[in-house]
Amino acid sequence: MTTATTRLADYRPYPFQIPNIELDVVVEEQHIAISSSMQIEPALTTKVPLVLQGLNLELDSIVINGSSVPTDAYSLSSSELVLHQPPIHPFELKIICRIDPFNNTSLEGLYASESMLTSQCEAEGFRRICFHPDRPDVLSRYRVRIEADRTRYPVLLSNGNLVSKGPLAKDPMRHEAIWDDPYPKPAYLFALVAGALQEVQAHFKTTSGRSVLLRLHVENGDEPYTSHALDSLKKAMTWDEKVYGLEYDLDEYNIVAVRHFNMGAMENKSLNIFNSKLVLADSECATDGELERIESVVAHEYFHNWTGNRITCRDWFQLSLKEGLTVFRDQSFTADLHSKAVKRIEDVSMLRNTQFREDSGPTSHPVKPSEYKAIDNFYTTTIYEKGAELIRMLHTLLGQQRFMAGMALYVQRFDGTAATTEDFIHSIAEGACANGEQLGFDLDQFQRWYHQSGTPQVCVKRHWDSQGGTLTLEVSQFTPPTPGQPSKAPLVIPMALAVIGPNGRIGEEKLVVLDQDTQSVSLRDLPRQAKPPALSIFRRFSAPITLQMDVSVDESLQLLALDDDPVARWEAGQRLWRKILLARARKQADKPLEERLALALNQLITSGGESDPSFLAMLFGMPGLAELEAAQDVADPLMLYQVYQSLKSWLGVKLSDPLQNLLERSRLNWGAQWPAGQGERMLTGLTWSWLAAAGDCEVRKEAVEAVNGPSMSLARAALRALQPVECNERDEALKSFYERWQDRPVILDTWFALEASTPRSDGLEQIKQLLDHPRFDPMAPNAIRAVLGGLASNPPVFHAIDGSGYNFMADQLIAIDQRNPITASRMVKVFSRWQTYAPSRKEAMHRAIDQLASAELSANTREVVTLMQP
Ligand code: 0A1
Ligand code: ZN
Repeated sequence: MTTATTRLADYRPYPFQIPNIELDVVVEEQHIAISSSMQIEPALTTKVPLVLQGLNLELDSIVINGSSVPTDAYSLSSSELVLHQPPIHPFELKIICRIDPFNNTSLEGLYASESMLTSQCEAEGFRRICFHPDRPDVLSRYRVRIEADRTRYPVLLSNGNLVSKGPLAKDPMRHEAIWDDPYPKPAYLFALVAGALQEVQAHFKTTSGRSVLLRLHVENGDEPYTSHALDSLKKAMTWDEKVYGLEYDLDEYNIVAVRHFNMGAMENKSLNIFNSKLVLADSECATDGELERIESVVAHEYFHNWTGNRITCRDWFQLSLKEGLTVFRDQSFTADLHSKAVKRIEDVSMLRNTQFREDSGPTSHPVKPSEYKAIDNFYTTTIYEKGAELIRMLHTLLGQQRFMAGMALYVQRFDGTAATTEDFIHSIAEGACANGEQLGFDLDQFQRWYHQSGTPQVCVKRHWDSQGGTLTLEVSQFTPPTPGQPSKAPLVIPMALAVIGPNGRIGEEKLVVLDQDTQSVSLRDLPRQAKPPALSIFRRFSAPITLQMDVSVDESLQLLALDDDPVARWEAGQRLWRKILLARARKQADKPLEERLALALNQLITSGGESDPSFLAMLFGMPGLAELEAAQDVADPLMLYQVYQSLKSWLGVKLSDPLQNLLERSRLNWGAQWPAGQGERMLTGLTWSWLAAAGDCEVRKEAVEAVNGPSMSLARAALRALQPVECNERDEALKSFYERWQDRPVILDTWFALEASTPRSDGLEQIKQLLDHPRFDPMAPNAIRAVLGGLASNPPVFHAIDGSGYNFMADQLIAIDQRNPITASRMVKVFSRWQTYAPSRKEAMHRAIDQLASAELSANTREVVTLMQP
């Protein structure tokens, strides 16, 4: 099947407006009847056909202004309904059709999940519900009537305010609810839920004194796990008022937790739908990391109410307009509520190990792509996380106050419209310069970040004039070629700098704006000494680049000890970790360096060292596998996997006493409620994993006990520590975890993931059994991702040299693609690094890609597979 390419350059406004839509949704036993009445206003005086999208819809009738439309006045294909000559004056178009949500496995449009019916319309799901232009620049006011059986579907929800609800006079076994959303919205924000759900309520008073009812809807029995999400929502509402001056605009806000969901959550206007794993939580059944993630996703969806819903996207090329900005907002929220340093480090690390990887492979694309085949494939870390980095750079370049002035102008100017990234950038610039200030950088050049893919490399060479006390940096920037973009132009790169002497920072931090291929930067009036001072560069990770600069071990150790920017300090440590791990992977372990790092770590643990346990845990964290693979000439995941273990084991022996000490101190805070105690729990996990790797039997016993203890963070830390060690305790721990949580699908997914990623000689056999496990639900993307994602992160099994891991993965993905293309096309990227491996592995992976390529694939998966082929 060939699918058409959609191009940004071809964008044309839709030739009709649809100010109002009335939807009538009648839920029957086996199907749903949908009647949509659209008030249509031709925007042009010239006659054009009316093109509506429709997928898997059974058309019943078309009526214009009360008269039936004859069959020769329209044409219907499998994806479009075209009315050849619609009236040139405003008219009412009523279309009746039928859908079958009960056999919809794609989880797009309306579908059944457990006992409920639920919807997912972003990006193009509305066309699976009724005939509609289904593009984000068509904004309408929706009024929705839902009718269903009262017992089976007691709860009936849609967007906006509830107008009325009650039994049907003609049939008291059935009831109806009428919803009205006063805010015009694009179809992708439409939502509908019907089912037997339990409701937990909370209230929020806005700054202007309006009372908002917060309603969280979950499956029966899940009510005890809702307070964390509701508290998070209230925190997000307060924060957005305080920091952005943005208030909620309706009387109620609904969140529904759904087991079967392709992504994390969805910001439908006043009716958010969440993957249940991002709602149901307390400290006994969720880790500290999960609690923080839930808090940030609840906030993310809430923040979309302004950045995404009130101001939406003109077309899908503008996706990062709402996503990059909303990620930036949710990152700032988490940083404000918890630790700025730790949050930034977590985000930088994630960017490096996911986005940088994407940007250096076959699916690399700009934050603002210029074409696509399947838009679902563009919900990527580039659009989201790199997009957020672009907003962050603007914030860094302008400062908080001027950035906020720009945001205020953007909201004021584009509220109620479908905007573009250019609209945003120009508003920010204009708002920031409202008092006559200069921008300080070239706006058009800044916008190259949106169009150029690839991670820029910044190369810094230093010259030290000890007599004059001047440090000169020769800085060059280069962005490597990426698919479709052989050569690149220089970008605007904010570079935050400071120099660090033996007593800490010397002088003020400096922000340099790089905008040339090469340029020279001088730092003057520094102490005149023989050796140059240490350089703290790209502080706070001020731009999403990779740095090439010779840094001696002495300098890194000095920065690790003294840098006052926690991100640069962490980075100094990461540089040493990378050097050590990569040397081991080359079988040339750098023993003297390892001894020096061990000494530095020891100093950090002992009294007078680092006092913030969460930050200490960051300093102890080794760089991720993806970034190490990227630093190898030939990526060798298996070797790296062994190297992590061997280094942990060496450190576990070397630092045994201080680690025991640290563990003892950490235990004192095990019971503290999140967010308190999370640093200590993280350190416990690290200590366990190093000591377990070193063969410490006592630690193994303690870990097994933790699996049955009161803290999910410790239980999971224990399982992770035991996972690479072949021992009875590992089997015992996995078994007790299963027995304890077998009736909780959200938690059991973790067990599936752990089992699938445990390195065992019969690993593939075990994974096959997991897929046949009575509690494995093949329709739940979470379960699929747990097992197949577990396989992909199990190097000895996935990368087995006979190609059996790859081959099995390809077979599974071909089958999954038949029922759920979105989940399959996201997972198929596990093959995207094939070109970076050694010949035998490369060939084996290539065979798996060929196997996929020759199968019958969805447009989504076909697009990704085609990009991966040479
Ligand atoms: N807009 C959501 C992400 C999302 C995208 C697509 C989905 O279904 C195919 C679902 C959710 C967000 O940013 O949270
Ligand atoms: Zn989002």
